[in-house]
Amino acid sequence: MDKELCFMSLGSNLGDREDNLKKAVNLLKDCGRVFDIKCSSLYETEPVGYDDQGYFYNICISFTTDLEPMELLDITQSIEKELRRVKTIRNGPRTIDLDILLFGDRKVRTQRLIIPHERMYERAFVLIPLSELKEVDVKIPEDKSVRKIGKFTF
Ligand code: PH2
Ligand code: MG
Ligand code: MG
Repeated sequence: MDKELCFMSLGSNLGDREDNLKKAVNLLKDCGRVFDIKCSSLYETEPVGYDDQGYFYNICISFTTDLEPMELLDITQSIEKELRRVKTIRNGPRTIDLDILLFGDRKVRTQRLIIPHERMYERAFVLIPLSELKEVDVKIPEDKSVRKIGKFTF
């Protein structure tokens, strides 16, 4: 079966933020259905959408997969559960968030999943790491800071 090239955004602003990102990428790898994972640098980013919370650590990753989009969504949600993400406020603090940005050139529009991710082109914390892995136009409307911290390894 053909594999699709996927891009994902990961963020954390609770607990050990870098370790949460590492654990999430390792859990994703352990599913055995994603291959050739590449990671952006690690960024510290000002919160967007809800201000009264700590700065995030964000990365983007790319990989190939023979999963279907819904299967990948199920895996990302089980990783969020495993890392004890508790959903409270919309756009609020979280130990881990994994968002599928692009899945080959597929378009998905269901209750649970929209691909391409609807807000990806508005968010510097997505676009700047993503631009390390893929050619994208980076036009940033928000005035939120995004600071490169260094290399990310998992
Ligand atoms: N995620 C959000 C809302 N706001 N802000 C930053 N800086 N990084 C995020 O990952 C983030 C956010 C909703 O998922
Ligand atoms: Mg998100
Ligand atoms: Mg999410």
